[in-house]
Amino acid sequence: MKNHLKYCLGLMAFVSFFACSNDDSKSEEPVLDPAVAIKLASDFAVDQYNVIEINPDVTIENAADKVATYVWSVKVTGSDGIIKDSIVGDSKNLMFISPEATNYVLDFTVTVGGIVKKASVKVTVSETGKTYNSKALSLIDFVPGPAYNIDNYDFPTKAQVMEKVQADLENGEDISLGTFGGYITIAFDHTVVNAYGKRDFTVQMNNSAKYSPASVFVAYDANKNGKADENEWYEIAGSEYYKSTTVKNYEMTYFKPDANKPAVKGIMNWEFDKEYIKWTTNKNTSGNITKVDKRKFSDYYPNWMGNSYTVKGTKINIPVKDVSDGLGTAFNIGTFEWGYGGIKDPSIDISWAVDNDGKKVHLPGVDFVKVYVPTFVEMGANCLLFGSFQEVSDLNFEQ
Ligand SMILES: [Ca+2]
Ligand SMILES: [Ca+2]
Repeated sequence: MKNHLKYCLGLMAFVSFFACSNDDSKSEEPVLDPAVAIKLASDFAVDQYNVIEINPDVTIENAADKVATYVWSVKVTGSDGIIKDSIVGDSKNLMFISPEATNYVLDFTVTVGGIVKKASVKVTVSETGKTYNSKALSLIDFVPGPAYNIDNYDFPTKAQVMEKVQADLENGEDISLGTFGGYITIAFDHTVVNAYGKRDFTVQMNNSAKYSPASVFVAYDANKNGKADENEWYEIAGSEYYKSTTVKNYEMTYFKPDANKPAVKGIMNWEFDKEYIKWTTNKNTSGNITKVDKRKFSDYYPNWMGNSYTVKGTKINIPVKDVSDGLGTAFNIGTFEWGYGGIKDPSIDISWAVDNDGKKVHLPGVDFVKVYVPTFVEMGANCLLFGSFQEVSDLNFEQ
């Protein structure tokens, strides 16, 4: 009986071996589950408002065509007292920045084809001992487009204009940016955190009906030289950015009016000088800004800019309707939906930033903001639609 059993087992083994090898010859390589290994240092230290790059070493075998997904999260206690995972990043490398000096445990999760691998890292964020302001209050540059109230800055030199605008910025005064291309560039005293899935700062402009919304550029001081370098600027692609009526890389040149040239009156009473400020564009168009009668004593041109100057940006069409039966005395002005200053909700998510080709970029935060006027509209007797800057402030500020 014992022998018989031995024989049977032997036969079974032989049969199953045969069956197996027979099967192998027909099918492909055996499918193995992906294998994930993570190598990651356990401790990091950084100062508040400073960026630290955490670059884990991830090895994935047998992934085949499966794509790995990465999640960085941190435990936070909600207002309801419940501890939840809050996502702080979704790519392999994390640029971590915190406004708060505290200790974090970051969980890193790699998922490939149903296989989940986790690792954790401790980040100690220290106080810098500095005090910070939620508003961007350092003036870097100021060049307005023409508008009747530019003569508020009627100084002979740019240095004097800059001094006046810096004071206005600190005192919370409105700063006129004029019409198309007029801009103000300002710096924060800290890096504004690009909070994951949240809006990060606001751009307050005078947003009553006769003012233009403003477009926004942001710069992260990636090379830490304290300056916004040319290649560090990215535009916030708001609701109008991809519209067919939007013109990228638009340039306008404004020419200083000749003080001795007689005014060219128009048919309408309000047309004081139809050929006041000549302008040309890089799209082969040109024209003149009309000086209106009620602003006939104002100088629209920033005289410190010399005989002509060129401004550039993305030109956006804003809906404008004459509601005075063509008399040019009353207008309805539209607005933009999201991603601009001077609109109903002027909060900006740094994650809306794009490069010159309109491709999304990921910035850990921003140090510099440039706010400029993207519209060019003459509202008849009411002069040009212009932007009036108020403030830029950090929405995730902790002090
Ligand atoms: Ca954000
Ligand atoms: Ca820089």
